[in-house]
Formats: sequence, C-alpha cells, structure tokens
Amino acid sequence: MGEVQLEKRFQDYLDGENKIEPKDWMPDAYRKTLIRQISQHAHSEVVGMLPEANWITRAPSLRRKVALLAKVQDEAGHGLYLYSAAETLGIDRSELVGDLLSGKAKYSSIFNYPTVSWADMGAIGWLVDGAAIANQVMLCRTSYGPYARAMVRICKEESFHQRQGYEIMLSLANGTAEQKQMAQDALNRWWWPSLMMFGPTDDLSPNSAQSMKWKIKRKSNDELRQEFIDKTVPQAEFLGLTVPDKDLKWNEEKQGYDYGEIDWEEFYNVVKGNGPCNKQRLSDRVKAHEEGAWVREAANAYAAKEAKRKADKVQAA
Ligand code: FAQ
Repeated sequence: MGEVQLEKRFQDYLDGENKIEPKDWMPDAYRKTLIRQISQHAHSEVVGMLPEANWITRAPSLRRKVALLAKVQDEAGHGLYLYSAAETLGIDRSELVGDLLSGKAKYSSIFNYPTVSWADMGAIGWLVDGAAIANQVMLCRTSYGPYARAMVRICKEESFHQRQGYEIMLSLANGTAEQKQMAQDALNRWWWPSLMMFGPTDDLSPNSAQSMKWKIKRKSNDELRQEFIDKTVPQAEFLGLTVPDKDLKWNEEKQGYDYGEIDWEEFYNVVKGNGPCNKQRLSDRVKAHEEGAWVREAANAYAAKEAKRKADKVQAA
C-alpha cells in the first residue's frame, strides 16, 4: 500500500474514533507531534515539582505538609507515566531528558514564576492544576492509546490537587484580613499566567489544526481557556476574591465570560527562556539529575544482576 493510501486509512481509522497503538502504522509527523507534546508535558510535570517543593519545609501544619508532599510526589509519577508513553513511540527517555537539561526542550511557561508566599500553594493547586485538568480531561480521549490511558489516572490525581489548593484558598480567604490579602495577592499573580498555560490563541497556534484533525487535541486552546474561565470565576466569587481583570464580564449571549487581553509578549518571553525563574528552574533540574546519578547506576546494576540471576536459573533448569 502506498503512503497516500496508508494515510487515508489512518485518518479513516481515527475518524471512526479508534485508538492508535504503538505497533500500528502512523505517519511520521503524527509520531513526531506526539513525541513533542507528550515529552513537553512530561517535562512540565517534573519541572512543576520545583515551585511547590520550595514550600514543603515551610508548610504551616503537619496536615498541609503531608498533602503537599503527596501532591509533589504525584507530579513525579505523572512525569514517569508520560515519559513511558513517549518511549512507546520509539524515543529513548535519556534523549528526552537530555533535551530538557540542555534547554532545548520546552516545558509549561507557568513553572517559571516564583512562589513567594504560602498562598501560592493554594493558587497553584486551584488555578494551575485547575487549568491542567481543563486541558487534560480532553486528553483522556486523545487518539494515541498509551497517552489517553496515562491521562485517565493523571486526571484523577489532579482533581485531588485542585481541591487541596482550593481548600488552602478557602482557609486563607476566611481567615484574618492579612490572610485574605495573601490569597488575593496570589490570585493577582497567578491568574494571567494560568490563562497562558492553554497556549497561543487559535489563530496563532501553528500545531492546532493538524493536531485536531488527528484527534490528538480534542478542543482548541481558546475553547479550553474559555471553559476554564467560566468554571473558575464563580469559584473566585465564592472565595470573596476579585479576579484581576477589569474587562471580565458575563456575556449572556455566549453564556460565558468576556475577558481582557492576555499579555502575549510576556508569554513568548517566558517560553523563550526569559521568565523570572527559567534559569533557576533549569539549574535546579540539572543539579537534581547529577545528584541522582548514583540512583540510576544502582537501579541499572540491580537490573543487570536480576537479568543474570534469571538467565542462570533458566540454564540450570
Ligand atoms: N508553555 O501550536 P501550539 C501541569 C508552545 S502540566 C510553553 O498551540 P500545541 C501539571 C507549544 O509547545 C502543564 N510552551 O502548541 C502540574 C508550541 O511550541 P513547539 C502542561 C507553550 O502543542 C500542575 C508553541 O507554543 N500541560 O500543569 C505553551 O498544539 C501543578 C505553539 O503552540 C501539557 O503539556 C505553554 N503554556 O498546544 C504539575 C498538556 N503553550 O513545540 C505541577 C499537554 C504553547 O511547536 C504542578 N499539552 N506552547 O515549539 C497540550 O495540550 C498542548 O501541547 C498545549 C499547546 C495546549 C500546551
């Protein structure tokens, strides 16, 4: 069968809502797009541990510390599922990690902002995990089987994260005037970067059209951003906090909120590596990777020993 026929059969298969599995034929560009998106996603989970890890030792109670520790640990697990899903496409994890550490690979812009107060732990859980869920629920229906299956579990864990964050916000918003101010300040700083997580507007998103056709993405960047805003604004109102957007207004006709202009210059600046914490995040990851070398060596030595033990047993039988 020629390439054109294979591509047509592939598209028909996707249009029938079937999942593509690792051993199925797929166009090279589909494979490349998935490796790009899944690995960026995996890197985001791993780098995403850093802003919150910053507060583990300073959590205000044992309960908060335990919950935050569990959350940060979950993010490591998400990175693991996602690197594994990417590896089913024929790429080696060490290559992907190498691209992250050298600064070649992208990860989500949101993790390049500083966490300056405890309220930021609330805002990250509520807004950043909230935005991540909005985006990832649709990815449970993505066309590549291993990615879709990883997302199901990730989404369950993300909803615990989101509630953990919202509960922190609720306590602060119902606390002293100073605590409420901390919550408002965190919302002011995290609101716009959270909206940027969904990526550029649809008309400026180079990958969207093809990814939608291949059913890798099931909703567009703007659609998801709108869903997130519509869901989150009432939550801010319930907290008694003000969303920092003077143009935010309910639009009866579209049954959704109109919102102000996102600072896209800031977004592209952060994506290019010039955000407030890009350099620190990368150097922290490089340091963690170097310090973890002995763990990888030990795991490899153990795996080799186990393989030899099994081979010896087979030979002896
Ligand atoms: N930051 O054409 P599009 C989390 C890049 S996980 C940096 O629209 P696409 C959990 C994009 O890669 C958060 N770069 O691209 C957690 C592309 O560059 P390229 C991560 C961005 O792929 C919570 C270029 O701009 N989630 O938060 C961003 O069709 C708390 C053009 O954009 C995922 O990765 C950005 N925000 O759509 C962890 C979800 N946006 O590669 C710890 C999976 C866009 O052509 C604590 N990913 N770019 O050079 C996706 O759904 C998609 O990749 C989008 C972007 C929607 C992010």
